[in-house]
Amino acid sequence: MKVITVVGLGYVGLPLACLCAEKGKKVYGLEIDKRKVDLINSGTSPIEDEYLANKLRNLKGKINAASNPSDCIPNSDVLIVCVPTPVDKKNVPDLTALMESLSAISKFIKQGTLLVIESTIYPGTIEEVAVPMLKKQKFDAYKNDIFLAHCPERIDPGNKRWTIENLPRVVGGITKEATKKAAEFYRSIINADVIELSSVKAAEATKIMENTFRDVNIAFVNEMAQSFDKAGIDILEVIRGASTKPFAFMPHYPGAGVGGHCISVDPYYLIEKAKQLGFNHRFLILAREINNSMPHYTIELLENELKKIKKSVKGAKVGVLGLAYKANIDDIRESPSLEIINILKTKGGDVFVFDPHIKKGSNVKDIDELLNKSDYLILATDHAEFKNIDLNLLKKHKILAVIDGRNCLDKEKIKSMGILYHGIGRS
Ligand code: SAJ
Repeated sequence: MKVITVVGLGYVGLPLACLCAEKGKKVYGLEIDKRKVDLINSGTSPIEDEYLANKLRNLKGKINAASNPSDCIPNSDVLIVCVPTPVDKKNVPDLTALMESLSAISKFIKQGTLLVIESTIYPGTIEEVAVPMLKKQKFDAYKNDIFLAHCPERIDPGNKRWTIENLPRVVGGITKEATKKAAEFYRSIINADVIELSSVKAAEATKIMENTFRDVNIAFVNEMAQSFDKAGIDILEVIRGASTKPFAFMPHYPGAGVGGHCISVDPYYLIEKAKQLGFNHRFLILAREINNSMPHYTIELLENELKKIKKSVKGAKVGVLGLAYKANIDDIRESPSLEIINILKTKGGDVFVFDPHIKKGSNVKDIDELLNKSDYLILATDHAEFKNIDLNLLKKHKILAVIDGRNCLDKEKIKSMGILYHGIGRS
């Protein structure tokens, strides 16, 4: 299994392509975005990620990025599909990218290829979508014409502790041989356990369970935060307290919302599929509603503080710190910041935005300009630059109120300067 094509060179595919190249495989990358193809072929990362940028620089010429399937699919022994599987405006799974890539692949794939889908999909997708598409090209995955399997991606952007190389993986194939081949491939590139599951559905369900588990736990603390706000209890202290229990408690943290292309999306893949099968995931749906309400809740907290000084959001100069959906990365997909900004503008606020990782999306050049132009702040993303801000700057720029959407600032210090402060479950 020497020649690999990674289909989709984004947050998931690009690290995988780098890893395969580092392990001595001949690597192609199939990517529809020509700009990305050119950047990658020149040894430059299209994603702001130091780890990736260094790897790509050292691997220049070892990853052949292409945008035409006929240039890479026919010569490949292994194809790994890492394309986005988002939801549409109604939170219905959108498999367009997956279907388009499988359709292109199936026209050029050669007999005996190992085809692994890493994109997050609902249980049943491979049997209902990938198998028939291969069948159209006369390949029967149940007879191992193509070894077809699922190995859910487990990338945590920005995480230096758990990387693509040391994260355990699960695999499940349409046949036992496909499972074995997929496991053999992953064992040849990662230094971690590769668990073989009994079916492709079990592998598809594993990823959904992992991320839905996280979503409901975040919803749990988001609801607790709202309750503790009424009771004047600092939720961070209580989470610290509960975390002293050495078993059966796993801390999650309230915030201004849940973004990203995993946690805020994956539950809908199961909710939708289960609906088709006649099961209503009341709990998962409620958790999504709670998490989706957090941007509004954050604005409510600001309005409560403004009321104390007889002000309202209308005409208020509000600085929003952070656009990215989580700390120290440049990804804004499903970011709560975007909704916070929309709500502020709808309520007539004058909004200034700064994100050191997304300068293009910012409307001020730096944090000083934002502080200078704002009377109130909402911290939406806990980038290191914001967590370590010199809080005296808030006093210097006469900031009147701070809503700490990630509970990452020193509330006592801010309050001691006579500035109104409220976090999420933290007053
Ligand atoms: N968030 C909270 N409270 C928390 C944790 C996260 O509000 O306690 C928010 C974040 O601010 C962000 C969103 O949820 O807006 C998602 O955060 P995340 O840390 O889960 O980051 P992701 O979306 O990059 O999730 C990835 C996932 N990895 C994969 O899907 C392979 C997820 O499974 C991991 O659990 C997660 O990283 C992680 O643990 O960092």
